[in-house]
Amino acid sequence: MKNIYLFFTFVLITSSLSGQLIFNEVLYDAPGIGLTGDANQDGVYSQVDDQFIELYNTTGANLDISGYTIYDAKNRALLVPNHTVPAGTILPPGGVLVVFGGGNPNPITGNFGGAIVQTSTFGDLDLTASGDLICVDNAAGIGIAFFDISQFTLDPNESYTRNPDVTGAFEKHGDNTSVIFSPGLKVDGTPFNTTYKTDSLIIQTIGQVTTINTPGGTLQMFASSLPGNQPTTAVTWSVINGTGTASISGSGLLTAISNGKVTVVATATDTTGVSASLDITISGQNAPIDDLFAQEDVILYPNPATDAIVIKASVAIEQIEIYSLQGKLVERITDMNGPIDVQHLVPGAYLIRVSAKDKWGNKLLVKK
Ligand SMILES: [Ca+2]
Ligand SMILES: [Ca+2]
Ligand SMILES: [Ca+2]
Repeated sequence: MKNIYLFFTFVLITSSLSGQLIFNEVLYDAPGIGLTGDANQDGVYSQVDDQFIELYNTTGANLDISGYTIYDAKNRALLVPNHTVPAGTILPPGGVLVVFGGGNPNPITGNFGGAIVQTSTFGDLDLTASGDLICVDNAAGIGIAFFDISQFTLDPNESYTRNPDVTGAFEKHGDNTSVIFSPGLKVDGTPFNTTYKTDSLIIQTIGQVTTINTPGGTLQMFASSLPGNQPTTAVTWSVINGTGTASISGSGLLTAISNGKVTVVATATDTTGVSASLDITISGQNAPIDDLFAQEDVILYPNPATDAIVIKASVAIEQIEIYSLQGKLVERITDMNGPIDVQHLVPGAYLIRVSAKDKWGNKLLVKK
């Protein structure tokens, strides 16, 4: 009775986790004619090394498969994995892991579609054509995927693949395509997804500098997405002005406006909306806020404004810029003569930045 109870418990646990990772292709019998069976593309044919399995992540999320183990029937009995997935191995959603028996497959230069490519840590997948059961255990040692070779042909000289990929039944790769295997690629030769879903972001600068100390100085921000720590431009940049003020461009170039602390924010443009922030300290700016307005008789009117504003000054204004309060450049005015049209601005508060003679001044404008 106890054994039956344990059996059902095992089945329940297995069924809740199975399906996260599925077998999509298996080559247990690589053809030995010349290099036609050189599946791992290392320029050598080897019945052992060129065997492979292709596993697909069905979860729709990044899947950390560190410590997952793969066994054939013989090694299962010995309790020695044919492959233990190295720490830090994370599959993107819809991505694949290819494990070869051995050899020297190069995941960068090889035609594996950017898939994660590994070789058996045991040195042999030992996929036995006369009948074998390949098992994948998760890091907790629970079996989550199985492939039973005994139901397929003894001597196919090609791989078995799902066709269509992921959802289809297994068939010989060459039955409906012009190639006999496709490690890392779909049956039609196109890659699987290699892009991670953004779990988190980090913001970095060259040399990890977090200060600007030259007048109007700039600092380029870079965002990397985790996992993978891949540089990404798929972020929206903004800056929250603290004791200091700054602006930031769409490509992450931060420009100092006034001394103090500002917080740079990067937000992923994908559906996750994940964001990261980095504090930057600004010093050495020539003109504190409103100095130009205070010292040089620069006036801005009307304020609040509906249609247009006029900026009058006793000095020659060289540039006028309109920023959102998040520090995003909304508009750069090129015509310094006459009223500035603000009719098109969305009602709210803006920072008007004027510059002249190496000085800056900021004025809060309310657009009605
Ligand atoms: Ca080879
Ligand atoms: Ca075997
Ligand atoms: Ca494939």
